[in-house]
Amino acid sequence: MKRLFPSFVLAALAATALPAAAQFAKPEDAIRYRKAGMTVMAAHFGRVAAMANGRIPFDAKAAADNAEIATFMSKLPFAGFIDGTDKGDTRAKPEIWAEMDKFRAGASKMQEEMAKLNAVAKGGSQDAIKAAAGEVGKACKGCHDQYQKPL
Ligand code: ASC
Repeated sequence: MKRLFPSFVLAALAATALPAAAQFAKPEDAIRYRKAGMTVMAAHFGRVAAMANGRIPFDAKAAADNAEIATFMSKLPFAGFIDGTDKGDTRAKPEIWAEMDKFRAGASKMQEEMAKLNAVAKGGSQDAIKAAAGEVGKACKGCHDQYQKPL
């Protein structure tokens, strides 16, 4: 019998789907994944913000390197907000799933501001980095205020 899709087509489809939607065996795996992604993003963005604000010494190369990693990381966590992951070891509010389009728009806004910060960081101007990092922080905070249960 002739197969509907040759295996190379299926492999190609799976490969292109992967970055946008990592696969998880259990809901708690998705929760762990998105938290880990946020943690790594925050570590690298936090270093850029701390340098921009003068809390640690400014180093243009370190700012650019950390902004690059934070920008990559900004793309990952949202694949973990799949159905069935509103409960468990998470501070995600159920509103996320009721307003998924709005939530995704907030994620996109953060990703855009992070990409701008990344571009600016390559230029090495502390003032420009500070301004761009401020916009990233606002985007992070906007979503956390709306969609994250307080500690
Ligand atoms: C960070 C971090 C956030 C945001 C937020 C900005 O470094 O971990 O969640 O910035 O605090 O207000």
